[in-house]
Amino acid sequence: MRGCHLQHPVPQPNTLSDLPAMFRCGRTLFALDRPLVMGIVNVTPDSFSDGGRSPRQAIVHGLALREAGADILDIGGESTRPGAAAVSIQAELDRVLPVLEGLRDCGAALSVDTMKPEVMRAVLAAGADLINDVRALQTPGALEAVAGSDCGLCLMHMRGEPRGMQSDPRYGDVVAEVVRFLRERVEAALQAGIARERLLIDPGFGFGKTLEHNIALFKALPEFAHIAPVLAGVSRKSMLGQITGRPVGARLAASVAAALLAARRGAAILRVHDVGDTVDALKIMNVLGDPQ
Ligand code: YH5
Repeated sequence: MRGCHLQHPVPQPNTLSDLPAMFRCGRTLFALDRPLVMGIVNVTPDSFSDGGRSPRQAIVHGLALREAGADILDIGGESTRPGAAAVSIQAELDRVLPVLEGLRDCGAALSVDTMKPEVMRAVLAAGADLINDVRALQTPGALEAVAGSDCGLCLMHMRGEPRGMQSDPRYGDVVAEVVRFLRERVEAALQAGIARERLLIDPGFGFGKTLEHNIALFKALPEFAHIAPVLAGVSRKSMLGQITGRPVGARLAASVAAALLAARRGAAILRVHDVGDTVDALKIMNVLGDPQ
């Protein structure tokens, strides 16, 4: 079934975006004619949403996510959860590079979740297809680190820094502020010589936002889809716990429901822990759901 469009072919509504419906992502050129599934592969000893993982365990997990239908695997060696300890460049590379190597030929596009320009350069040299930066390439040197390659790029909004970002975030109009920020970051990337078809944007659910902010952003997903293809990451997050009252280990149904709704609102890529369940739900939506 690899690459077969019968897998979960929910068409992207053209009405939501007048941009070329193509996403250039290193070795792969994705036609955004169905939602893509990005599986989360943490390589951190302390991930509390997902358990801790050594590089060897992360490779096994990544292969399982690919088998379950992941189009992209997002490898993360630095925890971005609130209050997480900083990781050195070398420690992050020691975690991520073996996993990149081990998953290189699994068939999925490989994303690396990093904020550090030095890590970006090293993983691109090692064959990463996508750089997923929760700081939207604002770190000095980050735009330059990625501009000369053909990797995909995810520009995410975060208010503040992972440390302390959840302490009383305030916005005047959260949707307007996040839209403006992401438009500015897309503009900065274009100015740095990065092709538009390499760019994704992400409102950054849970990154310096209250439940109310996250709800407003979720409902505004169609508005974001006018700017660039949208990556939505809500899997197992606190906002789902706040709505359902469930702890992180019991948020599967909430995560799948939210992923489907994000797809219906025009998200191009769904970043999830539970790939197989999300792929099944997308198949059901495609066959039994309303035409877009
Ligand atoms: C994202 O949204 N998120 S890391 C806490 C959880 C569950 C999950 C309380 N990297 C995003 O996944 N990159 C992360 O339970 C991301 N978009 C993009 N582009 C946080 C995470 C998580 C945190």
